[in-house]
Amino acid sequence: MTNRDDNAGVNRRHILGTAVVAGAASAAAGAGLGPFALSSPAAAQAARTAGPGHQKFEVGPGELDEYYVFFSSGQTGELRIIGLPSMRELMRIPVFNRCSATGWGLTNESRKIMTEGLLPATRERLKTRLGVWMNGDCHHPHMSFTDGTYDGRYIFINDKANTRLARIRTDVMKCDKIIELPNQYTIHGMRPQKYPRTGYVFCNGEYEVPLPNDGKVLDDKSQYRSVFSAVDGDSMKIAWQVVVDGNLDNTDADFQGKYAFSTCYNSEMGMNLADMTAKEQDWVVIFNLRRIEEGVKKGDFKEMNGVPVLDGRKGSPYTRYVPVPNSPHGINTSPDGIHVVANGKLSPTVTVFDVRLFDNLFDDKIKPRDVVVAEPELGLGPLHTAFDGRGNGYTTLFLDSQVVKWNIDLAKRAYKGEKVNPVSQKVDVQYQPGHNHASMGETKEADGRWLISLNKFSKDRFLNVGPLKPENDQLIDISGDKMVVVHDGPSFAEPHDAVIVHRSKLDGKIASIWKRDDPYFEDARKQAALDKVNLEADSTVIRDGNKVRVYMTSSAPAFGLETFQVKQGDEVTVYITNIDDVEDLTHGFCIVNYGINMEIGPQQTSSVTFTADAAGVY
Ligand code: K7E
Repeated sequence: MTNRDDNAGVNRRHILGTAVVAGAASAAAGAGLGPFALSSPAAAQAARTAGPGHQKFEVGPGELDEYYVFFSSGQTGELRIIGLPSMRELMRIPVFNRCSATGWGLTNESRKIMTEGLLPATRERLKTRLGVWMNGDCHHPHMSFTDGTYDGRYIFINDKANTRLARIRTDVMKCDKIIELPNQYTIHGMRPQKYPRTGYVFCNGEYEVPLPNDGKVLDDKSQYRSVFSAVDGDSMKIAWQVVVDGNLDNTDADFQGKYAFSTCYNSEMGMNLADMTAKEQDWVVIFNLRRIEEGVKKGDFKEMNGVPVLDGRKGSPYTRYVPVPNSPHGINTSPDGIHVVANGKLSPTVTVFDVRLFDNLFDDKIKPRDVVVAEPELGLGPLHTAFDGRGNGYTTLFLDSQVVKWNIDLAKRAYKGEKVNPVSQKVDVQYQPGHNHASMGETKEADGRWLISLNKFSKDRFLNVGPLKPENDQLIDISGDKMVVVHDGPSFAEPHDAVIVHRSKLDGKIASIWKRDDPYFEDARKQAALDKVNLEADSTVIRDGNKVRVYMTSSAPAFGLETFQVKQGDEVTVYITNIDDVEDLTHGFCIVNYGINMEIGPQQTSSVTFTADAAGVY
């Protein structure tokens, strides 16, 4: 704090540095480390809890949250970062959308990421369609794992609308890869491998289409297939695909690195809703990773679009189909590493499996249903289950608008015939919950403190904003015996899912300033080297036929060039390098009436290309 009184030699670094120091001081106060914590009104307010014995849920001014929540955003196409327990929105990371604030979808760096991983046929189609798909439908964000818990490297997120998988680098919180999966329609369920590490990212193709889908087959249902894919999360290349019977919905992986499993509806192989839901029973499909890898090695596959595609339909050595009640939806592995819960959706039950029995199932020593160890009836419309690491499941009931807390062990005893009730509490949520997620709940480090219920309807919970209303993400304290709803959080259409990551998994790993050798702007560095331009020092205009490259440094509020001139019709690329190394000193660049706007973070280079089609002063 002494910087504040030190007026000698005030420079821009110094002034900005002061703000940083002050911010750090109040953060320390918030954590209860400083003497201010007890005396400030913020701290007094921050003591609010759900009642005696409960943890505090309010975060006062200047205090920091304990958890990061990574939210998908449905059709908005971005990833959102929320702090927990405050439920304050901290950042939006554009992925499958366009962002006019940062220039995502406009800068050369972002357009490369958005297009280079698309299938050649899609790139061809996009030539007449702006060059980029600007919509997406994000359902499932998940962090990469090492040894059964989050490792803070990446966040993966799926696009259900255009069958894409994206990766976000957590060190800069920007998307660095987007790929489109061939041979499948939609990615719905998506989960990273938990052990030994990610590794594979599993992607469910939900809809069946003719394979190959080239227009030759339209009506012959017997040629419709859906596909399960394993993507290598490090290279973002598809490792293998497996054709299955039925439509895959959600997926998860075990804590042993041996199996992945997906809920699968439409055992009827129907093509409309009535046919698809006619039978009382569908499946969970279990994938044997070792056998699939051996099958790939042996060459037991058909290559389609450069990917080995194995046949995993009923009777195959690679899969097993376990019958479960009608149209299961979510599937969740418990942090105990043993139990897997498939959520009934059209059945009021959830089905609990014991992964230790899967080896015997694949060796045909037991029957498919023998891996089921419980099937408690919980209520109407069970969709997803979260866990507290103390042996309890928390299942969303879509139709009942409730979250039900139940005990896995009691459910197993009831399944064996004992007269015990596994359900200990139902709490009303507002309204129609889809996913829920517990703090660290999908890892072996589930800590049983917080639960978020992602409710699809908010109805009367917020001021009316018109026919399209926000969703309602409710925070529930699960640290005590009883669940207590402590916060309503509006969110825009439509986060399906979220993961809650303790900040210790990311502390010290997230940069505030870009590194000059970051691969994110490697193309700009290469071009500058060819043009013999020093990005960090030079501001100059290079003409190359009718292509013009404008290089400039920026140090807010100044740019290295005050003006530059080009000829009408030139293809102009502007490279801006923000040479400030001061935290939070992002600079914006806009060309008025040219549709150009982008963000350049400290020590970042960003570029944008446009045709100078209108003469004049801009
Ligand atoms: Cu249940 Cu797409 Cu995860 Cu939505 S899915 S709720």
